[in-house]
Amino acid sequence: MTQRLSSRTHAPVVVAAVLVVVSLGAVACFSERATDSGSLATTNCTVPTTAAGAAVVFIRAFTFDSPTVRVKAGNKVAWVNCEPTPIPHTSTSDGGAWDSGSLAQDASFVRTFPSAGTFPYHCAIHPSMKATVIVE
Ligand SMILES: [Cu+2]
Repeated sequence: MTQRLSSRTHAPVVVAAVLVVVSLGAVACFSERATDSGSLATTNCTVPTTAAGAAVVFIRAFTFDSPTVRVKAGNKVAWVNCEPTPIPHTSTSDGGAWDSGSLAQDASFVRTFPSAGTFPYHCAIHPSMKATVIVE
């Protein structure tokens, strides 16, 4: 029995395939709650960071949800168009104090309410959509 040592040298090819799967999935960091008690937990639209600290009114199914939102003077209200289909809406003050302009699907509008009062508003595109901001 003769052992022959092979002198062949194989340069080891080490393929280090490191797959780092970075989940870019939207890890929503919206832990702040809207100050209004509506059925807000079931929404699936994106609340923008500009709405941090604001009372959020979701617009969906041709409705402002909630129809009445209460904030303290100096605080913000944010409107977010949560329609599941591309339907534009506005948040337009009945008295002309503000007008969001047309908000496309998923678009939002934030306004600070500096002083107390009752502020009815509507959607300029769908005038039957009405709601109220109460600033205390
Ligand atoms: Cu509308």
